[in-house]
Amino acid sequence: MSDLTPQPSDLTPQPSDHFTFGLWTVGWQARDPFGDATRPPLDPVESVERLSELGAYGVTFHDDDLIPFGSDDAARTQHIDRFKAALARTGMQVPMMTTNLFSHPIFKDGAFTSNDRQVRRYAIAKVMRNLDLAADLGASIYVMWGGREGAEVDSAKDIRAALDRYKEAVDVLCQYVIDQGYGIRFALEPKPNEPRGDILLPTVGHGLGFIEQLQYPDMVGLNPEVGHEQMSGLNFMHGIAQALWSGKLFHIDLNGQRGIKYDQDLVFGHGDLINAFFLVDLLESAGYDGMRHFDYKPLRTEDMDGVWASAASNMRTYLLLRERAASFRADPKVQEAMERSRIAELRQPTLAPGETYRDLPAVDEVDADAIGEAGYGFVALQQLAIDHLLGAR
Ligand code: GLT
Ligand code: MN
Ligand code: MN
Repeated sequence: MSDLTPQPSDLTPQPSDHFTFGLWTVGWQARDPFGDATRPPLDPVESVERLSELGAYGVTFHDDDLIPFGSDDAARTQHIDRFKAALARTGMQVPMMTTNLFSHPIFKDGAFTSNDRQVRRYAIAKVMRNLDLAADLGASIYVMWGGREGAEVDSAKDIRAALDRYKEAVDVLCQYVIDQGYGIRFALEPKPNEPRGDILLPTVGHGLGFIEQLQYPDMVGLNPEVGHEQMSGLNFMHGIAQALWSGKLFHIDLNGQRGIKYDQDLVFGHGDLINAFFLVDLLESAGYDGMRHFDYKPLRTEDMDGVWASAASNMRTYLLLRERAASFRADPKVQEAMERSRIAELRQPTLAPGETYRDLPAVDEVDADAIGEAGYGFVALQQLAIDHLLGAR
Protein backbone atom coordinates (compact mmCIF):
# COMPACT_ATOMS: atom_id res chain seq x y z
CA MET A 1 0.00 0.00 0.00
CA SER A 2 1.43 3.45 0.90
CA ASP A 3 1.66 6.07 -1.86
CA LEU A 4 0.26 3.69 -4.48
CA THR A 5 -3.11 3.47 -2.67
CA PRO A 6 -5.85 4.62 -5.06
CA GLN A 7 -7.22 8.07 -4.32
CA PRO A 8 -11.03 8.18 -4.00
CA SER A 9 -11.32 10.61 -6.90
CA ASP A 10 -9.69 8.09 -9.25
CA LEU A 11 -12.54 5.69 -8.54
CA THR A 12 -15.38 8.03 -9.45
CA PRO A 13 -16.59 7.15 -12.94
CA GLN A 14 -16.56 10.05 -15.38
CA PRO A 15 -18.15 10.31 -18.83
CA SER A 16 -14.59 10.58 -20.17
CA ASP A 17 -14.03 6.96 -19.02
CA HIS A 18 -16.53 5.93 -21.74
CA PHE A 19 -18.50 3.45 -19.63
CA THR A 20 -21.69 2.29 -21.33
CA PHE A 21 -24.46 -0.16 -20.41
CA GLY A 22 -27.07 -2.06 -22.41
CA LEU A 23 -30.63 -1.12 -21.47
CA TRP A 24 -31.21 -4.89 -21.28
CA THR A 25 -28.63 -5.24 -18.48
CA VAL A 26 -30.02 -3.09 -15.66
CA GLY A 27 -33.47 -3.68 -17.19
CA TRP A 28 -33.25 -7.47 -16.91
CA GLN A 29 -36.19 -8.63 -14.83
CA ALA A 30 -34.32 -11.78 -13.84
CA ARG A 31 -36.57 -14.32 -15.52
CA ASP A 32 -34.59 -17.53 -16.00
CA PRO A 33 -35.50 -20.99 -17.37
CA PHE A 34 -36.60 -22.05 -13.89
CA GLY A 35 -38.13 -18.95 -12.37
CA ASP A 36 -40.27 -15.90 -12.87
CA ALA A 37 -39.18 -12.29 -12.83
CA THR A 38 -37.96 -11.05 -9.45
CA ARG A 39 -37.96 -7.37 -10.45
CA PRO A 40 -40.44 -4.96 -12.04
CA PRO A 41 -40.01 -3.63 -15.59
CA LEU A 42 -37.65 -0.68 -15.83
CA ASP A 43 -38.40 2.42 -17.89
CA PRO A 44 -35.51 3.11 -20.32
CA VAL A 45 -35.77 6.79 -19.35
CA GLU A 46 -35.06 5.88 -15.72
CA SER A 47 -32.08 3.78 -16.82
CA VAL A 48 -30.64 6.72 -18.74
CA GLU A 49 -31.08 9.02 -15.73
CA ARG A 50 -29.74 6.63 -13.09
CA LEU A 51 -26.75 5.54 -15.18
CA SER A 52 -25.94 9.15 -15.93
CA GLU A 53 -25.96 9.95 -12.20
CA LEU A 54 -23.56 7.05 -11.66
CA GLY A 55 -21.09 8.56 -14.15
CA ALA A 56 -21.75 6.50 -17.28
CA TYR A 57 -21.12 7.94 -20.74
CA GLY A 58 -24.04 6.33 -22.48
CA VAL A 59 -26.43 3.48 -23.11
CA THR A 60 -26.90 0.91 -25.86
CA PHE A 61 -29.99 -1.07 -26.80
CA HIS A 62 -31.84 -3.47 -29.08
CA ASP A 63 -34.78 -2.09 -31.08
CA ASP A 64 -37.22 -4.03 -28.87
CA ASP A 65 -35.65 -2.77 -25.60
CA LEU A 66 -36.94 0.72 -26.40
CA ILE A 67 -39.84 0.08 -28.74
CA PRO A 68 -41.82 -3.03 -27.71
CA PHE A 69 -42.15 -5.56 -30.54
CA GLY A 70 -45.23 -4.88 -32.64
CA SER A 71 -45.63 -1.20 -31.64
CA ASP A 72 -47.50 0.90 -34.22
CA ASP A 73 -45.96 4.06 -35.70
CA ALA A 74 -47.52 6.41 -33.17
CA ALA A 75 -46.28 4.37 -30.20
CA ARG A 76 -42.88 4.03 -31.84
CA THR A 77 -42.51 7.79 -32.21
CA GLN A 78 -43.60 8.35 -28.63
CA HIS A 79 -41.03 5.89 -27.23
CA ILE A 80 -38.27 7.42 -29.32
CA ASP A 81 -39.18 11.01 -28.46
CA ARG A 82 -39.20 10.59 -24.67
CA PHE A 83 -35.96 8.61 -24.86
CA LYS A 84 -34.33 11.36 -26.93
CA ALA A 85 -35.51 13.93 -24.37
CA ALA A 86 -33.82 11.93 -21.58
CA LEU A 87 -30.59 11.81 -23.61
CA ALA A 88 -30.73 15.56 -24.17
CA ARG A 89 -31.39 16.26 -20.45
CA THR A 90 -28.53 14.09 -19.24
CA GLY A 91 -26.01 14.39 -22.07
CA MET A 92 -25.92 10.60 -22.32
CA GLN A 93 -24.80 9.15 -25.68
CA VAL A 94 -25.82 6.10 -27.72
CA PRO A 95 -22.54 4.90 -29.25
CA MET A 96 -23.81 1.41 -30.14
CA MET A 97 -27.10 -0.19 -31.11
CA THR A 98 -28.21 -3.70 -32.02
CA THR A 99 -31.23 -5.77 -33.09
CA ASN A 100 -33.29 -8.31 -31.22
CA LEU A 101 -33.17 -11.26 -33.62
CA PHE A 102 -33.74 -13.88 -30.93
CA SER A 103 -36.85 -13.35 -28.74
CA HIS A 104 -39.82 -13.69 -31.09
CA PRO A 105 -40.85 -17.23 -32.16
CA ILE A 106 -40.16 -16.28 -35.80
CA PHE A 107 -36.44 -16.53 -34.95
CA LYS A 108 -36.58 -19.97 -33.34
CA ASP A 109 -34.41 -21.46 -36.11
CA GLY A 110 -32.27 -18.36 -36.51
CA ALA A 111 -32.57 -15.00 -38.24
CA PHE A 112 -29.98 -14.55 -41.02
CA THR A 113 -29.50 -18.32 -41.17
CA SER A 114 -33.00 -19.68 -40.62
CA ASN A 115 -33.89 -22.49 -42.99
CA ASP A 116 -37.01 -20.43 -43.79
CA ARG A 117 -36.16 -17.81 -46.42
CA GLN A 118 -39.06 -15.53 -45.32
CA VAL A 119 -37.49 -15.31 -41.87
CA ARG A 120 -34.14 -14.32 -43.34
CA ARG A 121 -35.72 -11.56 -45.44
CA TYR A 122 -37.68 -10.28 -42.44
CA ALA A 123 -34.56 -10.31 -40.21
CA ILE A 124 -32.56 -8.13 -42.64
CA ALA A 125 -35.49 -5.71 -42.90
CA LYS A 126 -35.71 -5.50 -39.08
CA VAL A 127 -32.01 -4.59 -38.90
CA MET A 128 -32.38 -1.97 -41.68
CA ARG A 129 -35.22 -0.24 -39.86
CA ASN A 130 -33.17 -0.06 -36.66
CA LEU A 131 -30.07 1.13 -38.54
CA ASP A 132 -32.08 4.21 -39.51
CA LEU A 133 -32.68 4.92 -35.82
CA ALA A 134 -29.03 4.16 -35.00
CA ALA A 135 -27.89 6.75 -37.54
CA ASP A 136 -30.43 9.23 -36.19
CA LEU A 137 -29.10 8.77 -32.62
CA GLY A 138 -25.46 9.03 -33.71
CA ALA A 139 -24.44 5.44 -33.01
CA SER A 140 -21.23 4.50 -34.84
CA ILE A 141 -21.14 0.77 -33.97
CA TYR A 142 -23.86 -1.76 -34.70
CA VAL A 143 -23.56 -5.12 -32.91
CA MET A 144 -24.67 -8.44 -34.38
CA TRP A 145 -25.05 -11.17 -31.79
CA GLY A 146 -26.39 -14.24 -33.51
CA GLY A 147 -27.71 -16.12 -30.50
CA ARG A 148 -30.28 -18.05 -32.56
CA GLU A 149 -27.96 -18.67 -35.52
CA GLY A 150 -27.15 -22.30 -34.85
CA ALA A 151 -28.54 -25.76 -34.27
CA GLU A 152 -29.02 -28.61 -31.84
CA VAL A 153 -29.32 -31.34 -34.48
CA ASP A 154 -26.37 -31.87 -36.82
CA SER A 155 -28.54 -32.83 -39.80
CA ALA A 156 -30.87 -29.85 -39.24
CA LYS A 157 -28.59 -27.20 -40.69
CA ASP A 158 -26.32 -27.17 -43.75
CA ILE A 159 -23.56 -25.23 -42.02
CA ARG A 160 -21.78 -24.17 -45.21
CA ALA A 161 -25.05 -22.85 -46.63
CA ALA A 162 -25.75 -21.13 -43.29
CA LEU A 163 -22.38 -19.37 -43.50
CA ASP A 164 -23.20 -18.32 -47.08
CA ARG A 165 -26.47 -16.81 -45.84
CA TYR A 166 -24.76 -15.18 -42.83
CA LYS A 167 -22.25 -13.57 -45.18
CA GLU A 168 -25.04 -12.56 -47.55
CA ALA A 169 -26.92 -10.79 -44.73
CA VAL A 170 -23.83 -8.92 -43.50
CA ASP A 171 -22.89 -7.96 -47.08
CA VAL A 172 -26.42 -6.67 -47.80
CA LEU A 173 -26.44 -4.65 -44.55
CA CYS A 174 -23.02 -3.15 -45.30
CA GLN A 175 -24.36 -2.16 -48.71
CA TYR A 176 -27.38 -0.54 -47.04
CA VAL A 177 -25.13 1.48 -44.69
CA ILE A 178 -22.92 2.57 -47.59
CA ASP A 179 -25.91 3.57 -49.74
CA GLN A 180 -27.45 5.57 -46.88
CA GLY A 181 -24.10 7.21 -46.06
CA TYR A 182 -24.41 6.26 -42.40
CA GLY A 183 -20.74 5.65 -41.56
CA ILE A 184 -21.74 2.86 -39.16
CA ARG A 185 -19.45 -0.15 -38.64
CA PHE A 186 -20.64 -3.62 -37.62
CA ALA A 187 -19.29 -5.67 -34.71
CA LEU A 188 -20.00 -9.41 -34.64
CA GLU A 189 -20.33 -10.91 -31.17
CA PRO A 190 -19.16 -14.51 -30.85
CA LYS A 191 -20.72 -16.99 -28.42
CA PRO A 192 -20.28 -20.78 -28.37
CA ASN A 193 -23.77 -21.86 -27.23
CA GLU A 194 -26.92 -20.70 -25.40
CA PRO A 195 -29.62 -20.29 -26.42
CA ARG A 196 -28.79 -22.65 -29.35
CA GLY A 197 -26.98 -25.88 -28.62
CA ASP A 198 -24.20 -24.71 -30.94
CA ILE A 199 -24.01 -21.17 -32.30
CA LEU A 200 -22.30 -20.17 -35.57
CA LEU A 201 -19.20 -17.97 -35.15
CA PRO A 202 -18.59 -19.41 -31.66
CA THR A 203 -15.31 -17.66 -30.79
CA VAL A 204 -13.19 -14.61 -31.60
CA GLY A 205 -11.09 -16.77 -33.92
CA HIS A 206 -14.10 -18.00 -35.91
CA GLY A 207 -15.30 -14.39 -36.18
CA LEU A 208 -11.96 -13.17 -37.50
CA GLY A 209 -11.92 -15.92 -40.13
CA PHE A 210 -15.48 -15.13 -41.23
CA ILE A 211 -14.79 -11.39 -41.64
CA GLU A 212 -12.08 -12.16 -44.19
CA GLN A 213 -14.72 -13.73 -46.46
CA LEU A 214 -17.02 -10.68 -46.48
CA GLN A 215 -17.58 -8.22 -49.29
CA TYR A 216 -16.68 -5.23 -47.07
CA PRO A 217 -14.26 -6.64 -44.48
CA ASP A 218 -13.13 -3.16 -43.38
CA MET A 219 -16.64 -2.32 -42.18
CA VAL A 220 -16.88 -5.36 -39.94
CA GLY A 221 -15.09 -6.13 -36.68
CA LEU A 222 -15.80 -7.85 -33.41
CA ASN A 223 -17.60 -7.27 -30.11
CA PRO A 224 -16.09 -10.01 -27.94
CA GLU A 225 -17.65 -10.71 -24.54
CA VAL A 226 -15.58 -11.86 -21.56
CA GLY A 227 -17.93 -14.66 -20.53
CA HIS A 228 -18.52 -15.96 -24.05
CA GLU A 229 -14.86 -16.81 -24.63
CA GLN A 230 -14.47 -18.16 -21.10
CA MET A 231 -17.49 -20.47 -21.65
CA SER A 232 -15.16 -22.25 -24.09
CA GLY A 233 -12.28 -22.23 -21.64
CA LEU A 234 -10.40 -19.66 -23.72
CA ASN A 235 -8.13 -16.88 -22.46
CA PHE A 236 -10.17 -13.71 -23.07
CA MET A 237 -7.16 -11.40 -22.85
CA HIS A 238 -5.43 -13.43 -25.57
CA GLY A 239 -8.54 -13.21 -27.76
CA ILE A 240 -8.67 -9.45 -27.31
CA ALA A 241 -4.97 -9.16 -28.09
CA GLN A 242 -5.52 -11.02 -31.37
CA ALA A 243 -8.56 -8.88 -32.20
CA LEU A 244 -6.43 -5.76 -31.60
CA TRP A 245 -3.57 -7.22 -33.62
CA SER A 246 -6.03 -7.73 -36.49
CA GLY A 247 -7.47 -4.21 -36.15
CA LYS A 248 -10.86 -5.74 -35.34
CA LEU A 249 -11.62 -4.71 -31.77
CA PHE A 250 -14.55 -2.43 -32.63
CA HIS A 251 -16.36 -2.84 -29.29
CA ILE A 252 -16.19 -5.00 -26.15
CA ASP A 253 -18.69 -6.58 -23.74
CA LEU A 254 -17.23 -6.59 -20.23
CA ASN A 255 -18.62 -8.96 -17.60
CA GLY A 256 -17.61 -11.90 -15.41
CA GLN A 257 -17.76 -15.68 -15.82
CA ARG A 258 -16.59 -18.48 -13.57
CA GLY A 259 -15.39 -21.26 -15.81
CA ILE A 260 -17.03 -23.48 -18.39
CA LYS A 261 -20.74 -23.37 -17.65
CA TYR A 262 -23.87 -21.44 -18.66
CA ASP A 263 -23.44 -17.76 -19.56
CA GLN A 264 -23.31 -16.07 -16.17
CA ASP A 265 -23.02 -12.39 -17.18
CA LEU A 266 -21.61 -11.54 -13.74
CA VAL A 267 -20.36 -8.07 -12.84
CA PHE A 268 -17.02 -7.30 -14.52
CA GLY A 269 -14.20 -8.81 -12.44
CA HIS A 270 -16.54 -11.01 -10.41
CA GLY A 271 -15.31 -14.03 -12.36
CA ASP A 272 -11.67 -14.53 -13.39
CA LEU A 273 -10.18 -11.49 -11.66
CA ILE A 274 -6.59 -12.12 -12.76
CA ASN A 275 -7.60 -12.27 -16.42
CA ALA A 276 -9.71 -9.12 -15.91
CA PHE A 277 -6.64 -7.37 -14.47
CA PHE A 278 -4.55 -8.23 -17.53
CA LEU A 279 -7.43 -7.35 -19.84
CA VAL A 280 -7.65 -3.83 -18.41
CA ASP A 281 -3.86 -3.59 -18.54
CA LEU A 282 -4.03 -4.51 -22.25
CA LEU A 283 -6.92 -2.20 -23.18
CA GLU A 284 -5.28 0.74 -21.45
CA SER A 285 -1.75 0.13 -22.72
CA ALA A 286 -2.75 -0.79 -26.28
CA GLY A 287 -4.59 2.51 -26.72
CA TYR A 288 -8.04 0.95 -27.29
CA ASP A 289 -10.21 4.02 -27.76
CA GLY A 290 -13.63 2.39 -27.95
CA MET A 291 -16.36 2.09 -25.36
CA ARG A 292 -15.98 0.15 -22.11
CA HIS A 293 -19.36 -1.52 -22.44
CA PHE A 294 -20.85 -3.62 -19.66
CA ASP A 295 -23.07 -6.52 -20.71
CA TYR A 296 -23.94 -8.14 -17.41
CA LYS A 297 -27.04 -9.31 -15.58
CA PRO A 298 -27.66 -8.03 -12.05
CA LEU A 299 -28.05 -11.20 -9.95
CA ARG A 300 -31.59 -12.53 -9.63
CA THR A 301 -31.28 -12.10 -5.87
CA GLU A 302 -31.05 -8.29 -6.13
CA ASP A 303 -33.81 -5.72 -5.76
CA MET A 304 -33.68 -2.41 -7.65
CA ASP A 305 -31.22 -0.89 -5.16
CA GLY A 306 -29.03 -3.90 -5.85
CA VAL A 307 -29.34 -3.30 -9.60
CA TRP A 308 -27.90 0.21 -9.33
CA ALA A 309 -25.26 -0.95 -6.86
CA SER A 310 -24.21 -3.64 -9.35
CA ALA A 311 -24.04 -1.12 -12.19
CA ALA A 312 -21.72 1.04 -10.07
CA SER A 313 -19.73 -2.09 -9.21
CA ASN A 314 -18.82 -2.73 -12.85
CA MET A 315 -17.33 0.73 -13.23
CA ARG A 316 -15.60 0.66 -9.84
CA THR A 317 -13.98 -2.67 -10.64
CA TYR A 318 -12.73 -1.36 -13.99
CA LEU A 319 -11.28 1.77 -12.37
CA LEU A 320 -9.66 -0.24 -9.57
CA LEU A 321 -8.08 -2.57 -12.11
CA ARG A 322 -6.94 0.38 -14.22
CA GLU A 323 -5.25 1.92 -11.20
CA ARG A 324 -3.72 -1.43 -10.15
CA ALA A 325 -2.46 -2.10 -13.69
CA ALA A 326 -0.82 1.35 -13.79
CA SER A 327 0.90 0.72 -10.44
CA PHE A 328 2.09 -2.69 -11.74
CA ARG A 329 3.60 -1.12 -14.88
CA ALA A 330 5.24 1.70 -12.92
CA ASP A 331 6.89 -0.54 -10.31
CA PRO A 332 10.69 -0.78 -10.86
CA LYS A 333 10.61 -4.32 -9.41
CA VAL A 334 8.13 -5.31 -12.13
CA GLN A 335 10.31 -3.74 -14.80
CA GLU A 336 13.27 -5.70 -13.45
CA ALA A 337 11.24 -8.92 -13.44
CA MET A 338 10.10 -8.25 -17.01
CA GLU A 339 13.67 -7.79 -18.08
CA ARG A 340 14.62 -11.09 -16.46
CA SER A 341 11.63 -12.72 -18.24
CA ARG A 342 12.83 -11.10 -21.49
CA ILE A 343 9.43 -9.66 -22.31
CA ALA A 344 10.88 -6.97 -24.58
CA GLU A 345 13.10 -9.45 -26.44
CA LEU A 346 10.00 -10.94 -28.14
CA ARG A 347 9.48 -7.59 -29.87
CA GLN A 348 12.82 -8.04 -31.60
CA PRO A 349 12.40 -9.69 -35.03
CA THR A 350 13.86 -13.19 -35.20
CA LEU A 351 15.91 -12.29 -38.26
CA ALA A 352 18.13 -9.18 -38.09
CA PRO A 353 17.67 -6.50 -40.78
CA GLY A 354 18.97 -7.81 -44.07
CA GLU A 355 19.15 -11.42 -42.86
CA THR A 356 17.37 -14.28 -44.59
CA TYR A 357 16.85 -17.89 -43.58
CA ARG A 358 20.36 -18.53 -44.96
CA ASP A 359 21.78 -16.64 -41.97
CA LEU A 360 20.18 -18.88 -39.37
CA PRO A 361 22.59 -21.16 -37.49
CA ALA A 362 22.77 -24.80 -38.47
CA VAL A 363 20.91 -26.96 -35.96
CA ASP A 364 24.16 -28.64 -34.87
CA GLU A 365 25.81 -25.30 -34.08
CA VAL A 366 23.28 -24.49 -31.36
CA ASP A 367 23.91 -25.66 -27.79
CA ALA A 368 20.24 -26.47 -27.15
CA ASP A 369 20.97 -28.02 -23.73
CA ALA A 370 22.70 -24.88 -22.45
CA ILE A 371 19.94 -22.59 -23.72
CA GLY A 372 17.29 -24.92 -22.35
CA GLU A 373 18.72 -24.70 -18.83
CA ALA A 374 17.87 -21.07 -18.14
CA GLY A 375 14.56 -20.28 -16.40
CA TYR A 376 12.28 -17.45 -17.41
CA GLY A 377 11.10 -16.25 -13.99
CA PHE A 378 7.44 -16.06 -14.99
CA VAL A 379 6.18 -17.10 -11.55
CA ALA A 380 7.96 -14.20 -9.86
CA LEU A 381 6.43 -11.87 -12.44
CA GLN A 382 2.96 -13.28 -11.80
CA GLN A 383 3.40 -12.89 -8.05
CA LEU A 384 4.23 -9.21 -8.51
CA ALA A 385 0.97 -8.86 -10.44
CA ILE A 386 -0.91 -10.58 -7.61
CA ASP A 387 0.77 -8.29 -5.07
CA HIS A 388 -0.39 -5.25 -7.02
CA LEU A 389 -3.85 -6.68 -7.59
CA LEU A 390 -4.27 -7.31 -3.86
CA GLY A 391 -2.91 -3.90 -2.90
CA ALA A 392 0.22 -5.33 -1.29
CA ARG A 393 2.48 -3.16 -3.43
C1 GLT B 1 -28.07 -10.77 -25.23
C2 GLT B 1 -26.73 -11.44 -25.23
C3 GLT B 1 -25.61 -10.49 -25.22
C4 GLT B 1 -25.55 -9.65 -26.44
C5 GLT B 1 -26.68 -8.74 -26.59
C6 GLT B 1 -26.62 -8.08 -27.95
S1 GLT B 1 -28.19 -9.45 -26.27
O1 GLT B 1 -28.39 -10.31 -23.95
O2 GLT B 1 -26.66 -12.30 -24.10
O3 GLT B 1 -24.38 -11.13 -25.04
O4 GLT B 1 -24.43 -8.81 -26.32
O5 GLT B 1 -27.53 -8.59 -28.82
MN1 MN C 1 -23.27 -13.19 -22.05
MN1 MN D 1 -22.88 -9.51 -25.01
